[in-house]
Amino acid sequence: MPNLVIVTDPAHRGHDPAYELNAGRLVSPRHERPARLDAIEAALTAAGLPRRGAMPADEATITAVHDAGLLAFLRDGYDAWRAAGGPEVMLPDTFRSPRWAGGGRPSASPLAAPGWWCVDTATPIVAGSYAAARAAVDVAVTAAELLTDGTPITYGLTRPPGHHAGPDYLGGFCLLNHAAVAARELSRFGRVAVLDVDVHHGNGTQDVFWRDPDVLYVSLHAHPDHLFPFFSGFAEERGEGPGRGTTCNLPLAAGTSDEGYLDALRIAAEVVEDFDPTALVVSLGLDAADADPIGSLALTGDGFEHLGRTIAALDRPTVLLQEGGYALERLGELTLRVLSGLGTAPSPPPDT
Ligand code: Q9C
Ligand code: ZN
Repeated sequence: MPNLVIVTDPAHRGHDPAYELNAGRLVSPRHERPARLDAIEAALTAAGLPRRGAMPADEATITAVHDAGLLAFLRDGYDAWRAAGGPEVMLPDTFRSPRWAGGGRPSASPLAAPGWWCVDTATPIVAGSYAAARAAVDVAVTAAELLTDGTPITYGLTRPPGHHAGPDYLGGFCLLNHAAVAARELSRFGRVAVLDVDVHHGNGTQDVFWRDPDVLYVSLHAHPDHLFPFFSGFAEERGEGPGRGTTCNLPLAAGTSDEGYLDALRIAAEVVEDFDPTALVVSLGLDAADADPIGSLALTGDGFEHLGRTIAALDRPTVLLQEGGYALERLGELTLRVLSGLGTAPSPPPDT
């Protein structure tokens, strides 16, 4: 079996807000919680797949992708919010809108800052969130750098997820876009493709590389007419300027199962082949699964194994980075199905 190196960092545990708001509903415990990685790690241990730690990544790797103001908000905004009387869970009150004169401007109130930077009510922040987001970047950059040392496949257990965080905003459970940081880093060595299979469109990654001809963004996701992020991920979004044509969105109808999904995956793989990247970043969400509580597609375990085989057939140095996936009792099995399709883990028993 080809070498697979798996990278993890326990600091993700510090990001554990008690609740989130989903379409006006209080969700507690929240979907995006530390137990997600516990489930994946338990399955990796059972399969005899070891993990290693992460190296601290340079802050410059982050500011190559994100506005310095966003990073400063993540670092200092929570303490300022608490000092101003904000409760333990930091969530936006008033959202900035591009419709306000001149787009509005930031307020001096620390209680207003979340609404300037964050796009939704499902992305609460607590005291340990910044360290967790930084650790996820460390994991992603470490996993990416291992490719340049000749490891063919690496897997970063990144949490919180990242692909909804854009150049100057966060949201959708995501604080820093670690896949975009990894892709930006790898693009120093040649063209890079990002294949995003999370059930949600990775609007943040798309925005980071929207005008960039050197990084291809290809996404399979549930159609924005029925799933978050709602305002982005339509097929006509193709990139702009020099990046025209290096964004490819394949939105899928609600309920799409293996057959329809794997048809679209074949198209995505062709787009990647045509781009001929020197490295591949996979935004590996597991929330396209039939069992996912917030997804709307119906991929089976077999479908995930096929996904692994498709990625292996692209035959590029590949870094897998964890995005979403919320069916706690299935996450371990689905991870092993992907790795087994990749040829980097023994085959687990098929779907029961
Ligand atoms: N009814 C990722 O999977 N909205 N993000 C939740 C649930 C936000 C998902 C609504 C979903 C964000 C990385
Ligand atoms: Zn998702």
